[in-house]
Amino acid sequence: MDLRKEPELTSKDVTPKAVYLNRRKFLKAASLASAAAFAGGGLWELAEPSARAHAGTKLNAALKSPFSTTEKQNTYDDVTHYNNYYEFGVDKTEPAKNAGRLKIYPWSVSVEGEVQKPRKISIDEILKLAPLEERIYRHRCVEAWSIVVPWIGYSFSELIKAVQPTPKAKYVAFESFYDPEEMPLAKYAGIDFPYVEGLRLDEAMNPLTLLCVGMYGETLPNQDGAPVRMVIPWKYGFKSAKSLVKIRFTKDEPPTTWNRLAPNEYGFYANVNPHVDHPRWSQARERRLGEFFKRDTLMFNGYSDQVASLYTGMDLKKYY
Ligand SMILES: Nc1nc2c(c(=O)[nH]1)N[C@H]1C(S)=C(S)[C@@H](COP(=O)(O)O)O[C@H]1N2
Ligand SMILES: [Mo]
Repeated sequence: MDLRKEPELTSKDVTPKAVYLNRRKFLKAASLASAAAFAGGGLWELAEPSARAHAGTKLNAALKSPFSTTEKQNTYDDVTHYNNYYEFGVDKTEPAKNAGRLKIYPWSVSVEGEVQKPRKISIDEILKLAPLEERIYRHRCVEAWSIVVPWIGYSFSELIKAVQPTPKAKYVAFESFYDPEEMPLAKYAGIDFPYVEGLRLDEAMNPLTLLCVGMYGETLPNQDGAPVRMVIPWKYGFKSAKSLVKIRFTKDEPPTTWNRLAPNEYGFYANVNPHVDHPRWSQARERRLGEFFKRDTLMFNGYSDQVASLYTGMDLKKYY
């Protein structure tokens, strides 16, 4: 069985990077309501459909999120050449080489299940549904490495509002695109496709939960989950499904790819937790890509203030 393991870092990973992006200054929350906010989709609208089919279309994320970290961002090169996207190969370097096959435009996501307004929503509509924000989040992979990325998107709750869940909706199930023709390496990955993930509805409603369409000021590169993915920063990275095609609101807890494969190793919740080790390695520390020394992993990846209350009274050793 091909189960992920904590990787040995190569010399590339520990080379100090000379050049880092300038840290952005954050606007005060009060100025966030500017009209420029809605210009996000504007640049996208100007792009020819042929340009939309490629990563790298400029996006104007006018809002600077108060949820952003001020930690040093990883380089674009790090974030686009060290990927988990098993449909395009299990090695971290393979998605950058192979994900170019993915046709990302036109694209639509089916939003269905326990909602009053089920709909197929196109990527053009997704870009206009709410003002785009830049969110600089820490991302902690279950394999004990981490990165800091300036994502672009908006709270997933905006989409939830648009489809109006019924009172029966208790969970949200996410499904990634799968096509064996465009993803010929998938059959060697050792996991079932399509890749599926899920959240409890209140987790999905939390403002930190991001519907993500870009990073570093542009649309998402294919290897990072173009054209639209989830980013759930207090959970291990595998919860953040890429290249979404289906979002289903359900009564029951949906199956998830890694939990189905190895339930003793990967739970449904997958909250970053330095006190609950993976059966085969410690989760107490992590290596930030581009750094040499390990650092302590933070409870909920440092987002406790925003999310700890979601789990009050739950035994997090049981619900890992
Ligand atoms: N469809 C799909 N989504 C996926 C994965 C995958 O293999 N397939 N890998 C997950 C894991 S383990 C991580 S750490 C993140 C990596 O996102 P990044 O490559 O943009 O850093 O994507 C997650 N989403
Ligand atoms: Mo991961």
